[in-house]
Amino acid sequence: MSPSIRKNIQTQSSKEFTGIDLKKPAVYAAGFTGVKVALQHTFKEMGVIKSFQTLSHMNQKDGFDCPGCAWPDPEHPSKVAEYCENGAKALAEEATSKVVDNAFFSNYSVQEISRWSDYKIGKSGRLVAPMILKPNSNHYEECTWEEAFRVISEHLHALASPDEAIFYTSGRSSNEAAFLYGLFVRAFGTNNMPDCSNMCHESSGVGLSETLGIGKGSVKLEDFDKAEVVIVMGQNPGTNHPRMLSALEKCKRNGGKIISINPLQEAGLIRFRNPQEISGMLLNGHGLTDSYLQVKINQDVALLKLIEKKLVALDKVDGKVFDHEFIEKYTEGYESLLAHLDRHSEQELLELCGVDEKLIDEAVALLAKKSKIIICWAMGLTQHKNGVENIKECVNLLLLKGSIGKPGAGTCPVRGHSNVQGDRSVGIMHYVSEELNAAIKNTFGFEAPEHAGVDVVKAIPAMHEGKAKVFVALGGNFVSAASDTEYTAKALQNCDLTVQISTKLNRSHLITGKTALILPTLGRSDKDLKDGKQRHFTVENSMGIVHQSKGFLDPISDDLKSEPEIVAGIASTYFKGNHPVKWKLLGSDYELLREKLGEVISGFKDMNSKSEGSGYYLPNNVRELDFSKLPNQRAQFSNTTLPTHNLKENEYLLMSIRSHDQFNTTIYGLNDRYRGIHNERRVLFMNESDMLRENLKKMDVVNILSNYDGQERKVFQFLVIPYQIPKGNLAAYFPETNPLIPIHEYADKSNTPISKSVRVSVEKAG
Ligand SMILES: Nc1nc2c(c(=O)[nH]1)N[C@H]1C(S)=C(S)[C@@H](COP(=O)(O)OP(=O)(O)OC[C@H]3O[C@@H](n4cnc5c(=O)[nH]c(N)nc54)[C@H](O)[C@@H]3O)O[C@H]1N2
Ligand SMILES: Nc1nc2c(c(=O)[nH]1)N[C@H]1C(S)=C(S)[C@@H](COP(=O)(O)OP(=O)(O)OC[C@H]3O[C@@H](n4cnc5c(=O)[nH]c(N)nc54)[C@H](O)[C@@H]3O)O[C@H]1N2
Ligand SMILES: [Mo]
Repeated sequence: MSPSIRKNIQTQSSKEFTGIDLKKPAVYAAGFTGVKVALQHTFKEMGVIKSFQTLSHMNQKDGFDCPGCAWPDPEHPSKVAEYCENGAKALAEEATSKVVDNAFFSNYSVQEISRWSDYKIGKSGRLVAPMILKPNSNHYEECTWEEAFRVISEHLHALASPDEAIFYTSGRSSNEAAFLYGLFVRAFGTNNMPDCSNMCHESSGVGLSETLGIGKGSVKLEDFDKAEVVIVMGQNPGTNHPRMLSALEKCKRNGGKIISINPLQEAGLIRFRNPQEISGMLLNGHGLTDSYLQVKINQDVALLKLIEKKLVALDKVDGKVFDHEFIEKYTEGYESLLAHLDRHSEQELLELCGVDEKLIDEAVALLAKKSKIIICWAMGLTQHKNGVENIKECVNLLLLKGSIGKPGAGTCPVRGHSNVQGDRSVGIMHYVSEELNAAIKNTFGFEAPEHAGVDVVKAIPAMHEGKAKVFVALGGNFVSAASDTEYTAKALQNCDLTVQISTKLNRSHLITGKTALILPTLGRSDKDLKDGKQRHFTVENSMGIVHQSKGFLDPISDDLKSEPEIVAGIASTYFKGNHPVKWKLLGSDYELLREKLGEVISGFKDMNSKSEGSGYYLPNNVRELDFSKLPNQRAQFSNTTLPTHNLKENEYLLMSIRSHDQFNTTIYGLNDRYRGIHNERRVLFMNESDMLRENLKKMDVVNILSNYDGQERKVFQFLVIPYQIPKGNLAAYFPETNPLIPIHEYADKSNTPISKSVRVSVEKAG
């Protein structure tokens, strides 16, 4: 039960409108406006001189890795700073000079802060000292690090079983911090390690592992220079991975073609003005997409099957469309796939996907002739009930074309957080790896637990039901990022202790257990000093390159600790010296930590030297065409099924998406100029014919409802915006719509919440 004294805590952002200004959606991304907007953000938070000094260190060889997304840096970074609008915003957010200190918390109670919007909470400033919220208090108060570590240790010791604690990770942590954290959690005795990737690319990990034998993508950045076709599916790079647009532009310049598959016509995919090139700044930019297939939400499998069927027909004519040699030599399940494709007629698939057949035929004609194909994707494919099968259908297409394991071709799941891939590589996972456990035993001499732990959607019910009582988060904003906001909030409030290791204030600091701790940490751009000497750490980008990152800014407070130091503080206080691991030493000596990491995790050996400069590639079996871990040592074709939604007359599929003015739950601003929305986030994008059917006018105020298992979930006060979106489909922003996603609705096998296809209806707000 939540302590009675803390009543009326708001679990979601305030529902007030902020004064919308509607404009036409944009038809190109970035360009000079992008740079201007980026600089406005940094100037405001950091001042002009510090902005330029800091930005010039971002994504450069001796600099720091952008705290934004995980897109790789080019081998030879441009002289102009290698950053994008969103990287600059991410930096401004982290490098702000405002502080959330003891005075802030004496002024404002947790109730009061919880009534603010997420935007205002985030703008409060950097966390600068450890804070404790005691059971009968409404206000956080400063505490010492020793006290914080002692409180955690006492709570952990009081548990009946180590499985009563949950240890969440968000993808901004370094390899070093994540490795040490995973090591501590295993030493403590549980595998309860939910990770933000459970809500993100888990479907990619599962789908790719089962078909190609590795849960990561296979392409390198230079493959984009050589690709003949790049398919961008369920991904909005203009908003979320702007630097990827330069790679697409280069591909086009080399004669490549781009196919975009998305329910929305996203500005960045249509046209791109490269801010790092004079031509991009002055001219009209480069048209990017050659073939834009505006698929209905969650009908990608239908569309891909239709494309494959049409390719099969063409291949029957001359046998030159598919790479039969590759199929013969490296794959399994080809005949079965062909038979399976016969189950649906072209007409059925065409109606389901909702795309004009002429456009599909154009795309098919293009694919038929080419063999170097890359498929890029993100949340538009992973966050559905059939997320894993979406990925497998992409692999089918690539295998048919022999577009795997050769230059200019392959899989490219575009990762989200800047080190989400690295965190998983170094051991953040809830399942058991016997190989890892054996290596831990070898290097550190203790037995890691041999039973699986919980992921995100299993951790929340465990806390809700009182089976887990302590929640620790290495970064992130769990309450806002997870689905079923009200349910998740109760789950956290049921805990005895919640601990947040964070850089900035967020809602998860307000939705707490009986006791709560905030442990402030250094961010990506901060200098990490030890005895006057600067330490660096390492990250792994979306394409499997491990490289160094070194902060540039003086930390805003002397009381911040690095993430490895915090993990070591928790561990050494808990074990009080009775453990074979020298926690304190490992938490402060990163060279030693990396040495140990290299002993335990394959691919990370000698990383101290190898991660210098542009870093090094981790091994990738797909690039080597080595499928020895798979059945019969072959890459696997898959027979997927079409998703079903059983929508009633008045029901729609809602996708929860990002604006370019947010990074997940961090709201940088209230604009989405690419979609023509200014100064408002409470909007619902709707097809005009659906509006007509619902008797709704532009800017009418509606509530959105979901009804699964007889339980009604509702979010209030959204402005209806007529938009070019397929009939029967809706879009609104995450995290405002998270309360609609039931905790038990997630993808088969990967357990990723169905954030992109929620069955909803709409009612006029009273
Ligand atoms: N500025 C900014 N950058 C970010 C983030 C951020 O919040 N802000 N978040 C980071 C993180 S953690 C991640 S995971 C990535 C997310 O990157 P994206 O996956 O690009 O982000 P979303 O906004 O969730 O967009 C999903 C896209 O998929 C489309 N889509 C939705 N449903 C479907 C479908 O059924 N089929 C198809 N084909 N398309 C569909 C939507 O129209 C949208 O264009 O970005 C990372 N980078
Ligand atoms: N409905 C819906 N829900 C979604 C999604 C969706 O598309 N739709 N997307 C999902 C996806 S893809 C993801 S990845 C998750 C994101 O889930 P999370 O990773 O949990 O959320 P973030 O908003 O990225 O976390 C932001 C917080 O991280 C902290 N932070 C920032 N930098 C650092 C750092 O360097 N160290 C530490 N320790 N803390 C730091 C700050 O305090 C900040 O407030 O959300 C998921 N939820
Ligand atoms: Mo993500």
